[in-house]
Parts: sequence; C-alpha cells; structure tokens
Amino acid sequence: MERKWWHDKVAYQIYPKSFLDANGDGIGDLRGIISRLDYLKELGVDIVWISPIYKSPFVDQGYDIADYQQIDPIFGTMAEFDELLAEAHKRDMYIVMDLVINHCSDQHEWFQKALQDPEGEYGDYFYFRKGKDGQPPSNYRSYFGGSTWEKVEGTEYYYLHMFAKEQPDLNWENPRVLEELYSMINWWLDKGLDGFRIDAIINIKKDLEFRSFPADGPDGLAGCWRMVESVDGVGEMLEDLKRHTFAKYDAFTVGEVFNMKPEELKEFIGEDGHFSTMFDFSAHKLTYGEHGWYDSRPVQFEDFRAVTVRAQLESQEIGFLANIIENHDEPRGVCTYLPEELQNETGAKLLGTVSVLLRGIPFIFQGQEIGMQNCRMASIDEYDDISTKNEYQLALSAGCSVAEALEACYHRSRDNARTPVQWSSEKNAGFTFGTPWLKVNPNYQEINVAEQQGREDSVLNYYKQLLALRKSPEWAEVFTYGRFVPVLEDEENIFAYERRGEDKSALVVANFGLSEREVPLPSGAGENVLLSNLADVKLSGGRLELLPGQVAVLG
Ligand code: TEU
Ligand code: CA
Repeated sequence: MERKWWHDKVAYQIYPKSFLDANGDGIGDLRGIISRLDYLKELGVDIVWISPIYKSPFVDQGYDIADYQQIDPIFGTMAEFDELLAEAHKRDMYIVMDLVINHCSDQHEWFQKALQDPEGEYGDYFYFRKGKDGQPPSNYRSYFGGSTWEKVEGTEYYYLHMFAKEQPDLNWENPRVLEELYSMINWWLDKGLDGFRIDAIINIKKDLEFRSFPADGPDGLAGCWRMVESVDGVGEMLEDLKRHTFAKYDAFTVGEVFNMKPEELKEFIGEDGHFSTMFDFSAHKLTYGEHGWYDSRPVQFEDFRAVTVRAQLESQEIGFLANIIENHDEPRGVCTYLPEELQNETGAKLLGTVSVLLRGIPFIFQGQEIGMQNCRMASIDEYDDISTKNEYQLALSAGCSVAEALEACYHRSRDNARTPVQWSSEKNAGFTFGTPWLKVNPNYQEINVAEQQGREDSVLNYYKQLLALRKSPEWAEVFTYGRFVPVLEDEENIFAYERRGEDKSALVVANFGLSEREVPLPSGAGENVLLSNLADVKLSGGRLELLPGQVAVLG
C-alpha cells in the first residue's frame, strides 16, 4: 500500500458553536479555537476538522450554507480564519473544513434567483418539478421528517430537499453547478486548506424519474434514502469531483457515507478511491430504531464488537476507515456503548483505547477526551436541534408520553454532543462569559478540562498517553499499518485484538463486563504493559486478570 501523509495522523472534530466563546456572545468562535490550538497539540492531535463555519442562517447549524466563500460573522472574519490556518500550520497541524455540497441554504443567492424563475438558469441549479394531480412529484420522506418536496407558492412547482425545506438539493447533473462547486473548493485549497470532511455526499446522485416507493410509515411516505439506494452512478460523480479538486492538491478527504454497498468499499477508499477515508458508522447504526429514536434499543456489547470487527477485517486490505465513537450527530459514546455502571472515567478510557488503537484514522470529538456525557433536558424547549424536534413529535404521535419522548431524546438527541465544552468549574463551564446558546451540562463541576489537567489519572491525561503511544517512534508503525487480528472472540464481554506489525505486535484486551475476568494470553503476545486504565495489571503464567471495565495494552 502506497504511504500517504495522513495515514499516521490523529484527527479531532470541533463543533465550533460549542467549542469556546472568546467574545461573550454565547457562541463559540474562531478566536476561541485559535486560543486552544496548543491544548490540541499537547493532546496529540494532528488534523482538526471544523464543522461548518460558512455564512448561514443556521436552520441546521451551518449545514445550510448561504455563502461558501464567507465566514459567518458569529464565528469571526476571514482574516481570523487565515490566522487559524497559519497558526495550525506553524504547529505542524492541519485544518479540514466541512464540505456541504449536496444542498445549500434557501438563503443562498442561487436559490433566491431560482425561486424567482424556476424555469430559468438558476432553476436548473436545483430540482424543480411539477406536482402530479395536486400532489408532490413523489412520496419521499426527508431525513428530518415530512415530504422532500416543498411547493413554490403561486407556481405549479415543487423543489426537492432531502433534509430540511431550508436546504434545497443542488442539481449535480448540471455542469454549471459542478463548475461553481469545483472552483469554490479549489479556492479554499489554494488558500492552503488541507482537506475536507464531505457531508451527506452519497445523496448527490438522484434517480431523475423520482418514482414513488411503497409507504413505510404512518405518514404514508417512504424514506428518501430508497431513491438514493436504487440508483447507480454516484461513483462517476465522485471521481469527477476528486479529479477536478482534491487530487490536484493531495488533500485529505473523509466522506460521510451512509448506504454504500459493501462491495463498493474499494471504489470509495481503495488506493485510487473517491476519498482518503470514510467514517465507519457500523456501530452507530446499531442504535437505529425501526421507526425513529423512540423505538431504538440500547446497543448490545456483542453486536458492537461484531460490527466493529467486521468493518476492520473488510477494510484492512483495502484502505483506511475513520474510527469514531461519537460526533455532532451522535450521542456521547460513553452513554451509548457502555453499561450504566461503566459510564464513568474508567469506561471513557476503556472505550477510547479500543477505538483509538483500531486500524484506521482515529477521530476524537470535542469533549470526548474528558469523557463528556449526554445531557438531560427538562423539556423539549431546551433542545435546539431540528432533527431532535422532529423525532420528539414522531414519538408523541406514536403514542409515547412526554416523559418517554424526552427519555428517547436523552439517549439519542444530536444535542447531547452539542452542549458546550466543559473547560472549567467556573460559570458556564468556562465556555463563555455570556449566556451559552445551548444549555451547559450541569455535570461540568465534576467533568471539566481544568480539573483533569491537574490530576494525573484523569481521562484527559490518559488520552494524552494513548495518543502518544499510538504515535511513538516505537509503536507508530504497528498501530498505523499493523494488521487487525481479533482474538479471544469466545470470551464474553471481552473485546480483544492484536495489531500485528512486520516484526512485532501489540495486544489490546478490554473487559466491557461488570465482573473480574481472567483470560489466556494469545501465544506470542508481549508481556510489557504499554498502557492500562487501571493502576494494576495482573499478568502471570500466560494469563491476564482484568477488573470490570479494565483495558490493557501489551507489547
Ligand atoms: O448528516 C447526514 C445524515 O444523513 C445524518 O445526519 C442523519 O440523517 C441525521 O443525523 C439524522 O439524525 C450530515 C451532517 O452530519 C448533519 O449534521 C446535517 O444535519 C446533515 O448532513 C445535513 O447537512
Ligand atoms: Ca463568540
């Protein structure tokens, strides 16, 4: 496998509104990010992905872009962005922005012009279609609920939006749209940007017949992903995109790809794949309910292990996956993948170790490094997220009580990851001296950066050791290129794997159970303890004893 500059890097996701507010308006900003670059460097981070900071009306928190070449004033200025880029590069760090090009905001100039004349030049930048017998062109349900088709008042036309109605889908069949998007992307890369995280990209290829599907819910609609899954040709679009942009700059790209067919992995992340890497969402998919959040079930350990192992085995001959336990669309990993008894510092370290040492590019979401947790809200009014509001209503109309619907939000809401980063035990967790745009998790008195910086056995200090181990001259080769070999697969509640390099290997053994365990060491395993989340690792006669929630890395 040809070596690439990003293979051995560690990435960190910043959700800018909630990272750090420097000017007291309650919203995180570029100044805040710049002031914490040293913190990230010290943690061991190389690549920083920043969720959208472009000009936006924030209907979907910046994933609705009104101008791709401007920084939204709530975050700062283009000069501050340039400063951020320069400061990152000075520290040998890389900046990756979010590329949201399946759709834009309804406030974008293109869409405003299109609305004035759906049959004109700009109408063709989007998907305007006439309705059928007073009904929308098809029965698709958008990802955020309701029809994907919004009527343009005073005309016969509807436009397509796979997400909110304020996020009209861009017409990727129109060469002028591609020209505009490619030149915008290259404009950022010319500035020195190091790459992109590419949003919802699998949706760009539509079946232009827009056929209806059998309804799959009480609303009489069918999930719009059905249309995406039933059409070929996204690969050609992605190749064209890459050839005209990223490839020319050796940029790093990470795709947000749902609904890919397993046999397409090589096409997506192989040596000449569409992207450098893409997220492994297989564990996250275990949280899906049949109809929505309200009927989702807790993740079972065996399933978590099985899907993670499968993704590792399927990808390792092909390329690199991006490994996550949480992001801005997911609840906190500690609350999702661990039993309640382990939703603590021990558990945060356990989960972090298992995720970070997998084969692939580790992505850490802000706050994960201190073990931040889901946040209870007193009512739906305390939530901000558009998707949460939709799922809440869905739960109520399915017959859930208010308490049940709120409980579902507590487990699944995207806002669980979006509460402000807990920097200290001061007012508002040190996130802002103003009023935070979203509630601060009340547990900030116990869980915060400042406290953890001052305590040797904190989650934060553990993450530093973990990343340092992964990148150490001694072990970087093994953890970057070593094969992933699952071991001890018959042991209940044990997640264990080897990373097998050319001339040495490391072994990760994690006890996700609540009782003490003794397991045999696989033959040939090294007996030096490289890292553990609990002080004592008992190792003798080829057997390893693990306390509940304990993980040990041997080499
Ligand atoms: O997400 C795409 C996506 O399909 C999932 O977000 C999912 O449908 C959603 O989380 C339902 O809970 C990306 C971004 O990550 C997300 O934040 C945006 O809202 C979305 O695209 C639209 O741009
Ligand atoms: Ca601010």
